[in-house]
Amino acid sequence: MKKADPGRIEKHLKELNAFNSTPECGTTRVVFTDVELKGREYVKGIMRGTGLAVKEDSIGNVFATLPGSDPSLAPVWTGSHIDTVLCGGMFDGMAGVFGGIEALRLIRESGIKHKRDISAVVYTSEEPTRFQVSCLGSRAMAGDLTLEDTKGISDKDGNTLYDVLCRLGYDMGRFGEIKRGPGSVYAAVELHVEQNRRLEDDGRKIGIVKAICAPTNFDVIVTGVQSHAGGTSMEARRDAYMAACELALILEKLARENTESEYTTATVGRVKVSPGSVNAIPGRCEFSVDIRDVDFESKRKLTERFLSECAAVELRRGVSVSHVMHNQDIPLRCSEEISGIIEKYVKTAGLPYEKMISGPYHDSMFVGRFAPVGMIFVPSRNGISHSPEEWTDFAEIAAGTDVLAETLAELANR
Ligand code: HGY
Ligand code: MN
Ligand code: MN
Ligand code: MN
Repeated sequence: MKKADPGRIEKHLKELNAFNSTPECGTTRVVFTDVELKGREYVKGIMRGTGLAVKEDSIGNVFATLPGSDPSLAPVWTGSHIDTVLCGGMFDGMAGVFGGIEALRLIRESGIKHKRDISAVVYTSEEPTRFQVSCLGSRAMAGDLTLEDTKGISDKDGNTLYDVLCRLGYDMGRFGEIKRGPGSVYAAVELHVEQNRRLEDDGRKIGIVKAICAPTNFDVIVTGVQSHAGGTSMEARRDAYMAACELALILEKLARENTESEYTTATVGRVKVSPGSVNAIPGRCEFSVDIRDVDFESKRKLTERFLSECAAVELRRGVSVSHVMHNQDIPLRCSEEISGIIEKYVKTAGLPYEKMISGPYHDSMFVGRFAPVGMIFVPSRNGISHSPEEWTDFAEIAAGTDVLAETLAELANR
């Protein structure tokens, strides 16, 4: 098998990064915005230039396929996403998209014969940035996002996902074809940056993912009494923001002290305080909650405990606390068989590696609902991601791509 070209991967990543709505602040490419649509066209151009047949489904998942000798067999997939968080990096998702395309190029140019089709996939909207729900493309593939659901999901300007897809010309009459049944895909392997610092700290170059944590996402709305910052005594106030702060610290404590599983996180990433005057006690505070866990039961219990604490703070502080649940997703165990194949090629390449849990979720978490999946991590400098400081060396992505190509070729001949 030929070896991946770091220079080509660097060129593609940097050229895609030009499609960015915040060049002064990392990378922002929000799904179905002008820059993301242009980014999609750029990636499809690279796919076609690699000799791959390109197709798209009714939610915009893009498939670039290297045909196998027996198209009747279930295909092998690789792939990731090109949409980002606000002011994010240029590697989260994109490393796996271009690593996947490069892996298919290596297989084709090495003349490797393979029975099964191999597709490089760009999954639509892995990030919740626009529609507050993550992994829209792969969630629809898993059957967890129906055509009806698309009419109930909207962005901050009130555009529903359904309206946006219709305006872009996607055929909603074929939305039902997105869903994949068990066995419809033989195996899927995603290359991704680690987004944590384990590999770097341990001096390793490859992570083989054992399990993928899943998120529970909801918004908490605290309603107190807006009043004068000076005229209202400390005893008389119903401060929505202070109640929210108490709840955020309770959430942090619950996650830090959780002993029910080996990996739990909880984050408050967005806070809206109103009215926002320096001399008025906030009457309303809305904040996001993002809880991750590798064990569904542990996450369910922690969520339950937190919501009961919300009720206690409500009574103690005389405010009202409500929440809007977005998603309570199911963690995924990766296929040990696929991980074994990855490990074999990592050892052949002499790359230092370790097996690990992924705190971040990925499209593979939903693909794993209808196909066995494996994930290959490459190091994130200082463990930083979802930030302009996100960085992975192109040679490290190329090394992960070499392992990916060998793994895909073997799976495509199973
Ligand atoms: O948030 C996540 O875990 C993913 O990177 N979107
Ligand atoms: Mn991300
Ligand atoms: Mn990602
Ligand atoms: Mn005044």
